[in-house]
Amino acid sequence: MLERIEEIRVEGSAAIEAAAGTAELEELRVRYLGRKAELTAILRGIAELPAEERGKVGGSANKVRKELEALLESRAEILDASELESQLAEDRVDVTLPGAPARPVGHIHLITRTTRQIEDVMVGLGYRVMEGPEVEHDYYNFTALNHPPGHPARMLQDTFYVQSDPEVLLRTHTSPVQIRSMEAQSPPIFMIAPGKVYRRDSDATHSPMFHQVEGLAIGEGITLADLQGTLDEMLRAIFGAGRKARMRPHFFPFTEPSVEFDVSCFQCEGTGTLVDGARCNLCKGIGWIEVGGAGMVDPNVLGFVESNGYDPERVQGFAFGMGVERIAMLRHGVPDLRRFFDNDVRVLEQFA
Ligand code: 2NL
Repeated sequence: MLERIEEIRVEGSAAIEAAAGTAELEELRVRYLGRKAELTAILRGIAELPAEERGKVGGSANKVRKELEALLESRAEILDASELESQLAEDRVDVTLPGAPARPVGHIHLITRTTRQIEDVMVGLGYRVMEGPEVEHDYYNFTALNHPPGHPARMLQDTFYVQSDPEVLLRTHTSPVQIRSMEAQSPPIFMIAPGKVYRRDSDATHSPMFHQVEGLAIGEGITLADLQGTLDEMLRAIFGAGRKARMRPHFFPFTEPSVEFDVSCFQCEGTGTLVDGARCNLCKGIGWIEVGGAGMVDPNVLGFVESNGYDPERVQGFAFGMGVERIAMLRHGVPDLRRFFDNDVRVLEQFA
């Protein structure tokens, strides 16, 4: 019996030392110390042994049980620790890896890009970019801009009015921003006003919402020649180094004299004729393309902001305005203005 106990000790302790995992260790605990284990049976049978054997067998079996218990416990500690270690290694996350798959990013809309390009060249000339409300008062949109009562632009078919107030409307140009800026800053002033404007109009070249950039330069001794130089510089930055600006007489209520301005055609180099002798389709053989309107600010307009230092006898200057959609259509050959606002990504992605 004592020999068998010693065999169990040797075999059991070797198996415990060799156990490769906690699951295997649990099996060994059941096999050597469980209710059906041989050692357990020996201990249970002690009472039936002859009296002289009971002490030795009991003592030896108990000693071996304690020894195996201690071994199981220390082996369990080692295996628990190494299993935790490998679990942690397996769960490790490299937070520096890029997200996968990489997501396609969006891009700036062509109208915004064109607006910013105009802003950049004008900021380079010393102008400041100013913004103002799109819902305006009749005073800023019309009255202060020398629109006499009964002027066609004031009539309902052109302007969106707010239903509850006949004097509140969606601005039809960004000129009100220039009036507000002159109220806030005494001369000299060099500024541009980019932004959304609204008119009741809708076809291939008109949208009820479109974008405008207006410019204003007021100070002592500013002349129409300065306007010519400014337009030359601006149109070269937008349409390319070889371009020229041309002014033609026109009429606007808020400028006197007023002009429309053209850029020399960038498809036929201003000749009106293509290399194969055909008439240029872009400028219709004229050599010039209309871009916007401008003029010397009417003294009547300055009169509305005279108390802020804009004495029409002392300061003068020019203003100009142009449509951003028209410039983007010309430069990129977009045939229909509505394509800008359909939000069809196949169109928008072409100008990434
Ligand atoms: C066009 C023509 C123009 C102006 C805008 C302006 C502003 C003030 C005073 C005088 Cl505060 N004028 N702006 C002047 C001439 C033409 O725009 O064809 N826009 C798309």
